[in-house]
Amino acid sequence: MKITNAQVFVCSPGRNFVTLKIETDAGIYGIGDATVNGRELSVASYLTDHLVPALIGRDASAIEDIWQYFYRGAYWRRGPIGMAAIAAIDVALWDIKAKAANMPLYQLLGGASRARMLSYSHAAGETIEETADKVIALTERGFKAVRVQSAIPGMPVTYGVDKAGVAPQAHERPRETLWDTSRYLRHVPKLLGHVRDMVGEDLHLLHDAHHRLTPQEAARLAKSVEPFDLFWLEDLVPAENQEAFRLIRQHSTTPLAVGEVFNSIHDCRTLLEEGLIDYIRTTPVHAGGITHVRRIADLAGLHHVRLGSHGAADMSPITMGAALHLDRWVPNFGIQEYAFHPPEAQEVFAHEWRLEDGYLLSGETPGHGVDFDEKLAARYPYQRAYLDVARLSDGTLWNW
Ligand code: KDG
Ligand code: MG
Repeated sequence: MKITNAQVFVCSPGRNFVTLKIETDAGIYGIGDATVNGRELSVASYLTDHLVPALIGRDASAIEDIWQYFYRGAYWRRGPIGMAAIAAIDVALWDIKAKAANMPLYQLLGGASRARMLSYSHAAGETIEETADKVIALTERGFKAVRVQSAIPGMPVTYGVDKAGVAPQAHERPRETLWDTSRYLRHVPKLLGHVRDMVGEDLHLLHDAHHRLTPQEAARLAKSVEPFDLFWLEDLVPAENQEAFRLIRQHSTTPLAVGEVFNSIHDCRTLLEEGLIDYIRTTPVHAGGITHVRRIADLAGLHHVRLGSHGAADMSPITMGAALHLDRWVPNFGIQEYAFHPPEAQEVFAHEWRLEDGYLLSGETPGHGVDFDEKLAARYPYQRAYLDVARLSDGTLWNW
């Protein structure tokens, strides 16, 4: 089965997505996600200008060799753009292989380890009370796990908490926001304490610090929220600083998650081998596709670390489909993040996966179960959009 064509589409049904479609001489096609939030055009060019020409004519079933060709065969290996491009090819090829085998993708990976995947979504309010109301609303929709964030008093804008009517992250240039660690560290224990009191013991609560703390501050936060029994604390320190987690671990038993920005196994090797985290957040689109995340998951499993894939709304529905098939198979599954996609994106990317009573179901159709409507996508052209950046009150640029 030869690859006859591969095309890249950049569209913006509610937000930007980069999609790769690979066609074969057997009439079977596969699709993959290559979205890198705020850098969409770079990854589209990387694919179109450099990888696609080398893809045409290859055997579509040789997934491993194609992966190695684009990874080992490149002098400039790793990095978010290159790995997202490889991921899109890899996921599209797994889609093709599973369709050709007439099997849902999880069957090719080794079959189901579970019937459904525990999932969490986001509650983010302007105040502690508003956040708590949003947590309750998610439990009423069936969620058994909720990520809890709120605006920080004294900070005009808090990432992920946008005022009603303002589309999140739809900024032509990165918006500059103020970051104040002291206020954040004082506020979060109050927020989590209040929500825990309101919801009782059973609901899983999570929180994301978006890499903003130093190791010592991170250790203090992890220790101070221990009484609230979190499912996890996520991204406490800049993720490239793997050694920082040794210090955090010495001070706290709060479970730790990190890795949504990792793009290879080397980014998390120390964390996994030393058991410094509890959940690894790598997801197919940003870490080299199914082929590579499977390797990360296996190394994680050796060290009692479970998979908790990144599933923000900038992971296209294709990545959700691929991640859910991986989750369905992986023995060391923890939880799957799910932030609802805009309605236009749900139409452009028809998908078999679905949410039911707080669990995600992968679907049973051959392939990863996500399709792409090119004609409809063409009605939503790319719109320049960036994530915020943060500065301290003296103007110093701060970490993402
Ligand atoms: O593109 C960045 C988002 O995916 C990220 O900010 C969301 O931190 C995030 C999360 O945990 O979903
Ligand atoms: Mg995160």
